[in-house]
Amino acid sequence: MEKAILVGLDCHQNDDFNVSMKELARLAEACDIEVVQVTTQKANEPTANYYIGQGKVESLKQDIQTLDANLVIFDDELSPSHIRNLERVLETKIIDRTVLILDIFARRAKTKEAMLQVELAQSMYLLPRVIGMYRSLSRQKSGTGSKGPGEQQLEIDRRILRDRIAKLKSELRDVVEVRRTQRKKRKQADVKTVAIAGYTNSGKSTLMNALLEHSSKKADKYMFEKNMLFATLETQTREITLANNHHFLLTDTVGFISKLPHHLIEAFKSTLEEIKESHLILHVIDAANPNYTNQLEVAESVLKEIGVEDIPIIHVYNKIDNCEKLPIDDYPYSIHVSALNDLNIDQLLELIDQLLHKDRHVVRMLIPFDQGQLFNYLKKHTHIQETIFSNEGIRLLVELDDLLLNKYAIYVQ
Ligand SMILES: Nc1nc2c(ncn2[C@@H]2O[C@H](COP(=O)(O)OP(=O)(O)OP(=O)(O)O)[C@@H](O)[C@H]2O)c(=O)[nH]1
Ligand SMILES: [Mg+2]
Repeated sequence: MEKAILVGLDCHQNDDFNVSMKELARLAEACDIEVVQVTTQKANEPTANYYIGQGKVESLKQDIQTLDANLVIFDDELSPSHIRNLERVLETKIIDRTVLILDIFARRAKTKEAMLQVELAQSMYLLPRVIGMYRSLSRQKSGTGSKGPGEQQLEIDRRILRDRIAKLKSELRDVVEVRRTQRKKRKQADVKTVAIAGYTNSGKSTLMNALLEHSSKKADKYMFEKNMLFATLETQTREITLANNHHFLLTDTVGFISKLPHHLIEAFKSTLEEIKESHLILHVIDAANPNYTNQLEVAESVLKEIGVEDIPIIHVYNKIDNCEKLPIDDYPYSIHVSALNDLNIDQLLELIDQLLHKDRHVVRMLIPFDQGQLFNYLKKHTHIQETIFSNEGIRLLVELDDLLLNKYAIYVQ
């Protein structure tokens, strides 16, 4: 087991700093790393050489020996030269928050798509840092008499990594194409889709399971939920059928976190596209977390980066069973629920149904008998409340959205 010292530089002197350090400890825990000490320093800005001050480096060196640590983890993304300088002085492995997050993603990735995405993000992170890595490798080799690494070797390593990145990108493109085709089919079939998004550990998968419990058609497989960061990596989609026969596809997605590495968002674009392509987003918020407003802002900024401006969002304040005070907000659509205790789930489903069918009109239609195909289409894609076979044709009481209403206006009575 690795034993780590966590290091944070407090540049703004606000509450977020402590929250961020606690989160870093949880990220380490998710990687099976034992945290033996947390070291912080207040400063206006990082130093050019070591990120932290010279004096702090000295005391860190002492602590590493005393505590027998073999890893130092910084809360912010370090530059290649910071890593190089720190490794040289501290003679131990130096990583940052980004590496931890990438590591967790690598451990959790199961599908081919997720594995390609994670490796791509890791390789892109590594590319400018190859030199640091090479130095630390050469340190291990010193004394064996082997030739030191020259510039030439470094160039070869970089080229190998660049080739690998190109290959990963092209493989990902193929996988993404499959996903796009699936989505296109859904769109053609006019199936409504809802995506669940939000901060990691907010209860997205638990909410998905609660909604599945309320579906009149039972799901055969439920989501994996657990009190750990990034329990869900793979996007999963299930169908929910309501009592009124309306149905929609619900997708659980990967959680967000503050300082989410940019490479990761880049690499996971295809997964995040599921959110972008949906008709409605459920933004799940862990209202029992004292830091929830912050998490909410982080999630909103990621959503903004994905580009979801035109999609309606329901703010789902979860874990209200565990809240001292109910959150107040001024979003157009929001609801308080407990996914774990099945509180207000029916109300949420009602709201989802309303928003998905905002433009729905209940009308009477008379379909001539020679338009059997249209009747079949309506049976498949709309909710028919009443069917009467009369002498003139088929009389329907049916729900139509704006599009269908315009298209088949001549049959509406
Ligand atoms: N008290 C309480 N706990 C909840 C509720 N909903 C979820 N949890 C707990 O919160 C933890 C995280 O739940 P998940 O559903 O895995 O969260 P997630 O958002 O899917 O997390 P990631 O997939 O890791 O991003 C679990 O331990 C759940 O049991 C709730 O309504 N009340
Ligand atoms: Mg999950």
